[in-house]
Amino acid sequence: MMVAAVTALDCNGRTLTLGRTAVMGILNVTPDSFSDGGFFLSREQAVAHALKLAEEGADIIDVGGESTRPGAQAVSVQEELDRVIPVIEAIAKAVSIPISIDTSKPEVMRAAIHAGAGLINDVRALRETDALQTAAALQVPVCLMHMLGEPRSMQVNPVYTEVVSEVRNFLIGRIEACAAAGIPRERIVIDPGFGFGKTVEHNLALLRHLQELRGLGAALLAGLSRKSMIGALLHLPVDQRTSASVALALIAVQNGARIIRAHDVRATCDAVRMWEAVYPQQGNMT
Ligand code: 7PM
Repeated sequence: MMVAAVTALDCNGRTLTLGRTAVMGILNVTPDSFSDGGFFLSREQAVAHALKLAEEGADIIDVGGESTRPGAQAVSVQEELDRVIPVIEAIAKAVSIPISIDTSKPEVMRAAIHAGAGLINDVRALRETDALQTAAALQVPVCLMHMLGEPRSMQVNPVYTEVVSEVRNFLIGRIEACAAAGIPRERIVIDPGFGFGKTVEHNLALLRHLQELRGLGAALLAGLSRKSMIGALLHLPVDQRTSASVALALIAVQNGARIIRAHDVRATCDAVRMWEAVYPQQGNMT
């Protein structure tokens, strides 16, 4: 079944246009990302970084306070609230683009949306208790990501019989769970979750066959920026993965991604704009 294109998402009063590829700038507010000790200082730094991302061309800023890094420990609700809510309040005043909240916790979803965020980006695809109901009640778009297992152990030995169809079937199941909870397809973004319980070969297969995740009536998001597959293939540290990240982002766009999650927003925007100059019509299909 071919479903009509989603052309824009209403993110709590701010619009994310999907007529062209959108770039989601990454703003981590974990202690390892802005680690200058004092909370006020780190908040100032986070706001400054958000302004930089917007100035570089980001269409949305993704704020995350839970480290989902492989092997990471769980973070308490209060800890996550303390990290993200003051930052969201401040950047909602400083920038006019939509803000997404990278969380799996219903309490954090609620507080973040009330603080000015407009999209829920959940690496657990609303599988936590009450997450589906909370997202439905908040009436904001959601990004459903595939992850095999939990961050703590997901990279230990990920096994699939057929990774692309398993990820696709998982996402179809979560879209159906959303529908049952009252979240319409037009409000859903889907994401194969590169690096989340995947070997390098799994990641490459998902990128090569990303087209198979189109046609589900949900916009496709790809997050490949600086990920360890680049480190594994090129032996580069995280601060030298921009070119490879941009290359992977373009392949994702070519294969149907409508939103690219990226650290290096300027480089990503430049590349995506060039791709769109070459292929001006492609932006109209889900
Ligand atoms: C350490 C390792 C820190 C990995 C952070 C990460 C995605 C996401 C993340 C993604 C969506 C990162 C990840 N990745 N949300 N959150 N899709 N929707 O590389 O690929 O930023 S956290």
